[in-house]
Amino acid sequence: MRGLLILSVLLVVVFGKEDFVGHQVLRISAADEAQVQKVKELEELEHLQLDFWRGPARPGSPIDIRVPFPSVQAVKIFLEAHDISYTIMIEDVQSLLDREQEQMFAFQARARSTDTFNYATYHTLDEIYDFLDLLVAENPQFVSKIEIGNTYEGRPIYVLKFSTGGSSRPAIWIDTGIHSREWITQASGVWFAKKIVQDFGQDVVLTAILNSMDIFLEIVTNPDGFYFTHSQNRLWRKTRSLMSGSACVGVDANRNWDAGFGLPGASSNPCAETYHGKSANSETEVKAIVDFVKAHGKIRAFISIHSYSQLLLYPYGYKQEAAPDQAELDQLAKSAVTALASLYGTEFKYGSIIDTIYQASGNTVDWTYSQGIKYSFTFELRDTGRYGFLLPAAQIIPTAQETWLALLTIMEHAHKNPY
Ligand code: 0X9
Ligand code: ZN
Repeated sequence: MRGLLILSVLLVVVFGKEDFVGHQVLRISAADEAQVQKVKELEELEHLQLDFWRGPARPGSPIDIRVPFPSVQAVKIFLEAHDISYTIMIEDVQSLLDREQEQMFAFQARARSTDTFNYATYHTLDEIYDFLDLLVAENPQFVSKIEIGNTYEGRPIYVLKFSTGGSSRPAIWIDTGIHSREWITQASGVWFAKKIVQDFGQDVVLTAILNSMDIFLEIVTNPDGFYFTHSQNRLWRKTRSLMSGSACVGVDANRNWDAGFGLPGASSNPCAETYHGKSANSETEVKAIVDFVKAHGKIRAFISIHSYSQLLLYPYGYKQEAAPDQAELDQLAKSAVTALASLYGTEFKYGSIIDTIYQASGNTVDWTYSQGIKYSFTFELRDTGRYGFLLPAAQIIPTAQETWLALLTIMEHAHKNPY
C-alpha cells in the first residue's frame, strides 16, 4: 500500500501525470424524469469538474459519474438533499490506475513477433504501432498498412488491410479507440488483427468472407488522445485539437460527423466531453475516415467499437425516426449478441442508439448509414460499470474473444447479403 502511494506520487512528480486520488465513481439511479433533470443540473456546474462515464439517459438506466475528490462531499449532499439514490462503484479511481500500471510494467519486454506479443496486457501507442509492422512483415501477401492521414499533432493514422487479392472488392470496416480512454477497445483490436491472420484458411466462415471481401481495421482511431491517456491523463476521451478562443482542448470525435451535426445530443461548449467541434469533419482523424470511405465506395459493413455498457447499437442516434433497415438490423443485432453470449454468458442489450442510450448527434454510424452503408453498427464492450473504462487486463482476451463472435455474425451476414 505504502509502495503504491510512493509510486503514484512519483508518477505525478516525474511525469506530471494527472492523479485521481480520492476520485470516486458514483452510480446514480434517477427514479423519474425530475431526478434526471436534477442530475443534469449537476452537469451544468462546471466548477465540480464532473466526468460523466455513462448517461444521463432515461429514468431507470444508471448514470455513472467520476467525481473529483474536492467535489465528492458536495455531490453526495446534493443527491441526498434531492432524495436521489446512488452507490459508490469505484472507491478510489487512482488505486485502479496504479494496479493497471503495475500490470503493464510487469510485461515490458518488446515483442519480436506477433506470437510473443502479450495480448493480455494494455500497450502504449508505440507498442501497438510496432505490432502493426510485425504483423505486416510476417504476412506480406495478406496484410498491409495504409496511412490514411495525420492527426492534429502530426502522428500518422494507420489502417490495416486484410486482403486475399482481387481488385476493388467490397469491404468491411472495423475501428476501435475513437474515444481514447476506452482501452479495452484498442486492446481488442490488436487481438482481432492476430485472429484474422490465424483463422484465415482455418475457419470456414472467415475464409469465405475473405475470399470475396477485404477487411479494414483501424486500431488506434484517436492516436493523439491515446498517447495522452498514457502520458498525462488516463481518462482523456476527445481529440487533442486546440480551439481558438477557448482554453479547453479537444473535440468529441463521436459527435463530429456530418449527420445531424450540432443537433441536440452534442455540446457546443468546447470544455464539454461531448463538444461537437466547430464544424462537421473539423477533426482530421474524422476527415481521414470520411475521405477513405468515400474514395473506397464499397464499404458494406462499418463497425465502430466503444466501451463500456455491453450494447450493440444501430442508427439512428440523432433522431427518433426508425432507420429504413431497422427490422433487418435488429434481427442481425439479436443474432450477434446471442453469438457473443454463447462464449462466457456476457449479456448485451441491443437497439437503436437513441432508444438504447441517449440522443447522440454527429456520431460515426449515423454518417456511415447516411452514405448507404446498411450494416452500420456500434458496440459498447465490457463491462456494465464495475470497472467502466478501467477494465482489468485479465478481461482483455475474453472480451475480444466474445466480441469476435458477434463481429463474425455481422460480417457473415454482410457477405451473404450483398447489396
Ligand atoms: O457517448 C458516446 O459517444 C457513446 N458512449 S461512450 O461511453 N463510448 O462515449 C454512445 C454514443 C452511441 N454511439 C456510439 N457508441 N457510436
Ligand atoms: Zn466511446
